[in-house]
Amino acid sequence: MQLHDFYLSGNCYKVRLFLGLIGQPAELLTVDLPHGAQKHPEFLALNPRGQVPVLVDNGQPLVDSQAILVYLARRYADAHWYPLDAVAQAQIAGWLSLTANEIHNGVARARIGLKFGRQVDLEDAQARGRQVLELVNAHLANRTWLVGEQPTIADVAVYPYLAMAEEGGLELAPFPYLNSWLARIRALPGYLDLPHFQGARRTE
Ligand SMILES: N[C@@H](CCC(=O)N[C@@H](CS)C(=O)NCC(=O)O)C(=O)O
Repeated sequence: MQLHDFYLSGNCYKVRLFLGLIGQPAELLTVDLPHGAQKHPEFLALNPRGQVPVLVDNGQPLVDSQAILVYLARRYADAHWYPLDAVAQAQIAGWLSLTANEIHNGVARARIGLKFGRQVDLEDAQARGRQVLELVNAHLANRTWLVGEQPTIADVAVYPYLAMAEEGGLELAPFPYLNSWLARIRALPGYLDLPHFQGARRTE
């Protein structure tokens, strides 16, 4: 199994984190995003969207971090990560969707603006980010995990960009239930630390 990866990407980290949590080894192949390697024809043949992460398992490329979590959970993980129950699956899909829309356009975009120097509407991204932090904090007021009684891929999908929210200029201190949940994820066996800018190589 190979993961086409970029160290600082929250979406790639999401997949690396889940691989760690389920104890599944994968070869990491760094895609040089700063030099546009994701738009080269060889990479576009693998993922026409021109984005990382891409997982290749037994020759089958799979794109999009949410889709990769579903695949890894179904194929390699204990059942609690992606339960078969219809309500649980619908609730998980709701969180994966929130990740790809509200979280991507809020906390993740604010981080891209502040840490990668990209042109973004920072005020708008931070306002959207704050809304999501409030929403998740309230959801967790009387819950241990986002869905059900055990960790699922919803927790893995939502965790990275919320845990990195301060890199987008958003404070986490006002959200106690969210912070307790972040700590619970960090305590899971196989947890992999967040990417750090300090010491990251040029191509990472
Ligand atoms: N929905 C996709 C988004 C992937 C994405 O935005 N990848 C970024 C890195 S975090 C990327 O490859 N950016 C380079 C580009 O778009 O050119 C996922 O969850 O995997």
